[in-house]
Amino acid sequence: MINELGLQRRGLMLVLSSPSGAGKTTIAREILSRDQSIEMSVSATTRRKRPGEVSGVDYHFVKKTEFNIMRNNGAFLESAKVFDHYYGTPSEPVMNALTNGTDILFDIDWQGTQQLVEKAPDDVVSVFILPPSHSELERRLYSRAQDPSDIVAKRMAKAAAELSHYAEYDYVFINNHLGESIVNIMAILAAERLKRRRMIGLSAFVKRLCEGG
Ligand SMILES: Nc1nc2c(ncn2[C@@H]2O[C@H](COP(=O)(O)OP(=O)(O)O)[C@@H](O)[C@H]2O)c(=O)[nH]1
Ligand SMILES: [Mg+2]
Repeated sequence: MINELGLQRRGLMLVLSSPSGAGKTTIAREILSRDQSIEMSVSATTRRKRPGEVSGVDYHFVKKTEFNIMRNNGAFLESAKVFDHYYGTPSEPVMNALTNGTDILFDIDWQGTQQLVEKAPDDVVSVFILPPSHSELERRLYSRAQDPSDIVAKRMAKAAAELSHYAEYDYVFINNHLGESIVNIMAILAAERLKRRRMIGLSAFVKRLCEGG
């Protein structure tokens, strides 16, 4: 979308990663409710739908055969096995959004982030969210009544593995108070939107400033 000044901004990919229970999903929902220019990337997954989740909104819930067909057809921008299930980001909606100047928000793990960075280093803005403490992480995982305790224990064990990738991210912050985290993430988004390289038509605009017309 070209604005009245003849400028267009390429969309960016805002990637959020964290161990399960650090509050990433809550933060993602808050961003979407506050900002109309960013959309959530809806992943495909082979895991089962949890109570309260909506197909096509939280995830595209697919069978493993369907997932494999999509992956073999190159339908995913990235895909990975996380815990015991497969997850993938459908490519087409993301590509369309970026060229239209719409930003996309991703809730994906470190494996997916690495793949996105490899494919589109200039478009990815990666943020790693840390829980405030080990005990708080544990508490948050257990407060999710939906998860059987064996899965919670497994996730707790996997948290350390996800945490070990924090240094691969552009931004890192601790999710201690939700309000503060939202301020942080909106600041990152505002600054990243102003990156010179995302602005299409800028040199022509400046030329007109200098030469008139
Ligand atoms: N690589 C990758 N990871 C994903 C994708 N979708 C979700 N994930 C990650 O998979 C993990 C498990 O997500 P989920 O099954 O929703 O359970 P959660 O831990 O309660 O959020 C989280 O770390 C997500 O960020 C995806 O499309 N690609
Ligand atoms: Mg989540």
